[in-house]
Amino acid sequence: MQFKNSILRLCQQSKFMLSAAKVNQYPDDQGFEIAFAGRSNAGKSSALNTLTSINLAHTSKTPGRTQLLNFFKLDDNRRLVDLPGYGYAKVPIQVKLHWQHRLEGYLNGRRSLKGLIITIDIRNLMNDFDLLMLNWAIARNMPIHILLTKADKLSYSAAKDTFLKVQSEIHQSLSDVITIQLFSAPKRIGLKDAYTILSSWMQLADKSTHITE
Ligand SMILES: Nc1nc2c(ncn2[C@@H]2O[C@H](COP(=O)(O)OP(=O)(O)O)[C@@H](O)[C@H]2O)c(=O)[nH]1
Ligand SMILES: [Mg+2]
Repeated sequence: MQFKNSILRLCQQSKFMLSAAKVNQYPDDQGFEIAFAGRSNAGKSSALNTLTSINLAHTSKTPGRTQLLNFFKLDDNRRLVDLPGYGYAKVPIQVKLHWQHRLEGYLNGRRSLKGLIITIDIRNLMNDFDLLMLNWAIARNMPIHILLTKADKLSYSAAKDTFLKVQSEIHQSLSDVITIQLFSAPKRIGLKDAYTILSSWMQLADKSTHITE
């Protein structure tokens, strides 16, 4: 692996910054921010853990923090954000609306937001919340990259078939600029593709970085 000023090095040095409930608690809105969104249980924390040195067991899994926005610092100008998981079936509608309101507040106002990584369980594709999020991002020309998570739960050929099918459906019915890939946290599948996206959205000049999976 090559380190010099690469996305890989920044991710490996990443640090928890703060948890925020309100706009006035967010870090300064400058530089580059990439947000991770997804339905609860889709594998968002596991993906963030796998791509970074962040130990979400000590951050977003701390009681109360799952409903907050958790900011992680890569360097002085670059951050990752763990957004509240959406669409968790068991929470009361009031709480759901509250989450949605908070998410919208962040998404609509954040100038440094450069793109959204959306985690979708490969065995549990697209629900209304995923579509809402995708349509919101498309309407604002916000770059979207989808991680089809838990790819290890299917055979290689079944995962590949699902990936091709979802990719073609998304390109046909939503937008042909959305990128999509297979991902597995325990098997470390798809890390290189994910780093390439993060690096490009954060304008890091490390195209030559060799990342082994
Ligand atoms: N087999 C497998 N399990 C995963 C993967 N990603 C997450 N999980 C499991 O799925 C559950 C939910 O994952 P988590 O990352 O907490 O989801 P979140 O609610 O979206 O943050 C946990 O039990 C994880 O261990 C994956 O890539 N493969
Ligand atoms: Mg989580």
